Amino acid sequence: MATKKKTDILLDKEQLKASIIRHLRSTLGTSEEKASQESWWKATAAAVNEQVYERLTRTQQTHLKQDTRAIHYLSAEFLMGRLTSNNLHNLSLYKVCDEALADLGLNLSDLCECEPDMALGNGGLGRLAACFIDSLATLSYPAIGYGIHYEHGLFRQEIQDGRQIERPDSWREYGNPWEICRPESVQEIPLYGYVETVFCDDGHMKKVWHAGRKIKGVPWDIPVVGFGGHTVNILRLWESRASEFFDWDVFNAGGYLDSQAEKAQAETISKVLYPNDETEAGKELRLIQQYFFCACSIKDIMRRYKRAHGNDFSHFADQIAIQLNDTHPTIAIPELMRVLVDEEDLQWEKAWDICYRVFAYTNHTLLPEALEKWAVYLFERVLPRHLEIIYEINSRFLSEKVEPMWPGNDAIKAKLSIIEEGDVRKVRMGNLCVIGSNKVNGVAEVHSRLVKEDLFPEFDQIWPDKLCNVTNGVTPRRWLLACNPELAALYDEVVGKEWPLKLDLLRSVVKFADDKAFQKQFMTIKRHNKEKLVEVIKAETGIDVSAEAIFDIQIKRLHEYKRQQLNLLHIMALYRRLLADPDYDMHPRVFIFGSKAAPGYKLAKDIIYAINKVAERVNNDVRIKGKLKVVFMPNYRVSLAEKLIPAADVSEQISTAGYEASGTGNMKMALNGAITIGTLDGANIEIAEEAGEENCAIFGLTVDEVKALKARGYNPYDFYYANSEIKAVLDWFDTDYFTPGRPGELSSIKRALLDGGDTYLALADFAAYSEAHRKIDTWYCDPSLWAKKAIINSATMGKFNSDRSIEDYVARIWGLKSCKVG
Ligand code: 26V
Repeated sequence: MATKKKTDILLDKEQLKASIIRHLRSTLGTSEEKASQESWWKATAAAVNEQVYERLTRTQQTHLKQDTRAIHYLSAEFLMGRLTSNNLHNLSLYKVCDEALADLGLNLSDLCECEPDMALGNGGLGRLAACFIDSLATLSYPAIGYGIHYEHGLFRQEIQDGRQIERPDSWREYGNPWEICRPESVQEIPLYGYVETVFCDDGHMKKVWHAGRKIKGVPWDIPVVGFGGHTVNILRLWESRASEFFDWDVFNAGGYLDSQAEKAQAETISKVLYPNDETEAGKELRLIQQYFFCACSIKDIMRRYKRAHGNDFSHFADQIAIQLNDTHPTIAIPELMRVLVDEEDLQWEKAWDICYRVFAYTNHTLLPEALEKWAVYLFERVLPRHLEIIYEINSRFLSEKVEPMWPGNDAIKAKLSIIEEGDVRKVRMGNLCVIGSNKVNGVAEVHSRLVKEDLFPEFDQIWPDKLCNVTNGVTPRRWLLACNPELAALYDEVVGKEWPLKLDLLRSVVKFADDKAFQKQFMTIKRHNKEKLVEVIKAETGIDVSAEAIFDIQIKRLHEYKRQQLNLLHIMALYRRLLADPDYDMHPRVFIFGSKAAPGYKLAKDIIYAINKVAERVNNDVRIKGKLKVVFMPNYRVSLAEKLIPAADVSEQISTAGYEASGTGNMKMALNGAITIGTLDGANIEIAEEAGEENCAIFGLTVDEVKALKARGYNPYDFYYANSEIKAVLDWFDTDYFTPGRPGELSSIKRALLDGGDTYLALADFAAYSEAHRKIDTWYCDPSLWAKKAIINSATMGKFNSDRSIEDYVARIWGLKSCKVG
């Protein structure tokens, strides 16, 4: 018999049972008789952690010994979701754990439901970061994720009388078994104060920042288990604390309350994750949050580097790569400059050369309101030294790069400057990112083209090789293996068990797309997943739906550009058609939404209200014989996505072309056999390329057509008057049909689409969207045709494995070597 490698899975069922019971008693302090489900879950996690920690230590020892280049992924958001089932799968312990718990009279998936989501992100950007660290560990790259240990993640959404109510999310109220506090790596961070210019004995000038306050950064490590369990990297999240917990002098002087206020202030920094909001509120705190986690991370990176190389910075840029996930961590650029120049006494040019080689930046949106700018006066107060450094970076950039290329052209200078002039002068974080990074990437082909052509065209002229593309991806471990066990088992059987690492292998399934027996297996699995979702819908909303119907799902943050309102208009149009003709020919359809609106985004909240009010009316209207149902699932989050995605027949990806940078839910749903109804936007374009356009319901204006229509002057009234269905549906919003006795409650939606100018061209795309839905209906009525298309979609999504995205980052940006842990 072959001897087992050290990293082979070590635990059999009996050992795992013994370990769980031991932890139940000695870690949780309870007994088999008394233990709650939560305690069993934590005991299970503790048993798993024995495996995790051993591999974590081994990984860290290997990385230390090999001293290879590492990637440091800086992100204000990591939307991790739950970790139990993921860690079990990645350690190949899922099955044995399931059996061990069954022996103990417990059910693993029930225990997994005890775990609160780690909702430390808003949406796509944060979830992408989570998929990327999974892939980095899976591919054995030395990598560390750095972020913020928010006490409260994204708000929990309740729906009361159809309206969104925000409630605090307390994900670690009762403890989180997956995190480890590391007091030995605490950092101290300066804030506020003033800058002094000091003339040294040797005649040179030095800047000294005298901080007005110091904040403590306490790191919490979350082990990131790669698939196969060989590499365990870490996600390091910083929690803010008061630097002096208890100041006796202040206390004795009667200032106890003052000292407590200072403590509260310091702890506020990592208290809450900000929702994507346009409001001005909390601006200062947000800037401090960003600086706090970047400064802690840079200090941590420095500490590790110095441990191996002392004060010799000549290898720094060879050893360290830092990826900026959007502009949120941009302040890391001037912070590294400050550390190198002010604290390590490097020449500006040397320090800049290092910075430039270390940093790279990913852009995730073209929306102008989402591009960060900070008032100069705010910077001056909070980070006075950084503002000086930014001025210096800017002045060198303008004189060395812009002036030679566009001599005397002040308009170009004003446009490219890091500082925006105006009533309130502002620091443009996007410009700083591009100037301070050696690579800048968009997240899908079309998005990267627009980043080059529309967002940063002059920067592309200055540095023709800087702007590039890395198309997003999703981890097939969470988004197929763990969330869709039946389909995963089918793929194991048909293509072998390697597919979670090599998702391209699924392509060989295309040859079975016409095979009736395979179609039946595939659609039976879909049916099971839908039946499970039927139960979840009933439990969460009380609504009865039938698994016979087409499950049509739109899950994503609520934003006008994502066009949930277009989906709603079409639902209302279908309802009208059914009322006009009870025999209207359509397969029964359930439209399912999952979406949070930013608390300050009034219209987005109105759209949620409208969806719920339309749902109430439609779902209770016996005249339409259950042909149409509308479900709004409250509190959309990662763990809910894991239940919705495997049950989707139709994936709604209907953003106005040019606005959705990539999308990643589109990839997840197609991978699980949903057919996309979508515009040619973001990664939809690449999905349609892979699956074949005939297997997607593509509709609507293209990026260039959107631009042309806007340039011509778009008038939504043209469509309102020309299309009687549009007119009837919009006029419905002004009545009390959906809000009995309260007419006009839904009028804001009509107003935004007409008088508001319909910024995102919903009316212009309505007819095409409606046609695409007819096509979906026709396809679905031919079960074999539908099955074929669904199978091809799932089988051709290999490109959208986040492992492929990471290999692209490695090849195009990071230049890392993988480091196998023995
Ligand atoms: C931020 C803001 C802030 C101000 C108000 C409006 C607004 C709207 C959106 C955002 C988020 C921008 C960053 C982001 O999450 N982008 C998403 O990144 C995903 C991963 O690359 C990508 O798939 C999504 O298409 C993109 O929207």
